[in-house]
Amino acid sequence: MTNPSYEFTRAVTRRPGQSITGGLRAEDIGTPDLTVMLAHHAAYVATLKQTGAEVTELPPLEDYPDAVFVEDTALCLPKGAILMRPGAPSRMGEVARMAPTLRALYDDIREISGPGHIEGGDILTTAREVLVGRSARTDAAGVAELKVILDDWDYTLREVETPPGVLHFKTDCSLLDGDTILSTRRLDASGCFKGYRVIHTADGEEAAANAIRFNQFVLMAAGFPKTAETLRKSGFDVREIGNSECAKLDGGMSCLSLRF
Ligand code: CIR
Repeated sequence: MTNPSYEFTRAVTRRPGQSITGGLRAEDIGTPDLTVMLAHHAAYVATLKQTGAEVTELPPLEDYPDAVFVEDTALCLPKGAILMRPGAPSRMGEVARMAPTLRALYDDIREISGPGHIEGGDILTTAREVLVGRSARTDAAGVAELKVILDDWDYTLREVETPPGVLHFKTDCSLLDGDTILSTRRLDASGCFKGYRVIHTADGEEAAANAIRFNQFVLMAAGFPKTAETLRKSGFDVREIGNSECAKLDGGMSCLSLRF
């Protein structure tokens, strides 16, 4: 039986452009190097393709420095896709630029029309529910609007909290299989994963939490050897992808694709 929360036939990505140097960041830890980021991005796309999935690779959007982080523009589910409404004003226009691609691939497209805000990075879809973390980017009105759409499609939405100071809910967690979550200890301590099997990132390797399960692989940021070893020992086929440049903009593995 297939599991639509991690078995996918398609992904959509967008190459970073020159304007990536102007991307949003919580803290300035250096300017991203586009050449290095492009190499990392190519490795990421190649790994998705290696699973047999078809990847739609969109061109850079120079007017939107953060447009490489396509995950925040939409929630893609088997029954349809929902266009998000980012809480970051500089990112709002990215949604209209993603919409035509999704309209060509989906019959049922809904949208968050506002006034609330919600970003894809705050949404973790598991086999049994859709977890949505309230954050600085995702507010109560955005979550409420999403709930109406998901009720209509018979998905269960559960609202949770993104830890303070953490950009997105999925900055701190990812789905590893139908029943297993990779999480930082600080997020798991909130109790939001009760009933799931949880694997913790190693201490000091919290930035490894933003991984993705994509078909047979777990893609995780390179440079977190203890967490990678734990996952391998648990039986996962881990692929480590360079993430040094995206990390300067608070981005990780999930942000770089829409998967469905
Ligand atoms: C931002 O602050 O919006 C971008 N610099 C990073 C977005 C990362 N997206 C994600 O985790 N889904």
